[in-house]
Amino acid sequence: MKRRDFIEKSAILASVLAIQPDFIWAKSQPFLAFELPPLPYDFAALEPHFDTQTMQIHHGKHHVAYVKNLNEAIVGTPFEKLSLEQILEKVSLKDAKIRNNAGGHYNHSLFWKTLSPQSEGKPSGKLAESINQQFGSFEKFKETFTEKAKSLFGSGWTWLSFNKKKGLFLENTPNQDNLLMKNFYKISATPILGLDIWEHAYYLKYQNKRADYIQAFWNVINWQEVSSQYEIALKKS
Ligand code: MN3
Repeated sequence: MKRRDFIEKSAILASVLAIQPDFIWAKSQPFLAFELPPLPYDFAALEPHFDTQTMQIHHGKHHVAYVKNLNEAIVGTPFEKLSLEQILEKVSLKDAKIRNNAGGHYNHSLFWKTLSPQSEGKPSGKLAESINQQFGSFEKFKETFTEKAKSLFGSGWTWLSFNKKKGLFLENTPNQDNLLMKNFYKISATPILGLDIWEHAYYLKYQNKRADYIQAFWNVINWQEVSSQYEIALKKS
C-alpha cells in the first residue's frame, strides 16, 4: 500500500472507530494481536548465568510461538476482546490451547522483566520486609524457593505469588499455568516472581543439572522489578 493510500485509509478507519467503538474488536485486525515484548537487555547480557543461545531460542522461538498460537487460538472467540490477564482469569478446561499459550505469553513476559544483568542480589524496601515476615529471612526464602523449584516434576514454573489472604507464598504450577487461572486453582493469586523450569530454559548450558540453573537464577533477578510487581499486586487485591 502506498503511503498516501495508507494515510487515507487510516483516516477512514479513524472516523469509523469514532462512531462505532465496537468495531475495533472485529476479527483479524492485526493491530489488536498480542505481541512479543522485546528483551530489556541483550541476549548475552545474563552470561554466564543464562547463556546467549538459550536466551535467543527461548525468547525468539519459544515465546514467539506462544504469542503466535495465542493469537490464532482466540480469533473468533469471546477471549478476543479480553486483556491477557482477563484471559487467564476466565480460561477453563475446554480451552486448552488458549490456556497453554496465554499462560506461556504472560509467564515469559514477566520472566524477562524480572531478570537483569545488574541484579541487586536481594530485595529491599517493603518487599524485603514482607519476605522476612513470611519466610523468616531472605536466606530462608531463597532456600525454600530453591527446594520448591527442585521438587517440581516435569515442566512448569515455581512462583512467588501474592494474595491478600495468604500474603506472599510459594507454589509450583505445571506447564504454562500460573495462579491467575482461577478455574484451576483454589487459591488464586498474582505472580510476583517466577522461575521457568522447562528444560528449554536451561538444558543447553546445564543439561541435567537443574539445581545449578536454579542456583544461577539468584544472580540475575531484577529485584526492583519484583518490587514493582508486588506493589501492583498489593493495589489489585
Ligand atoms: Mn520457557
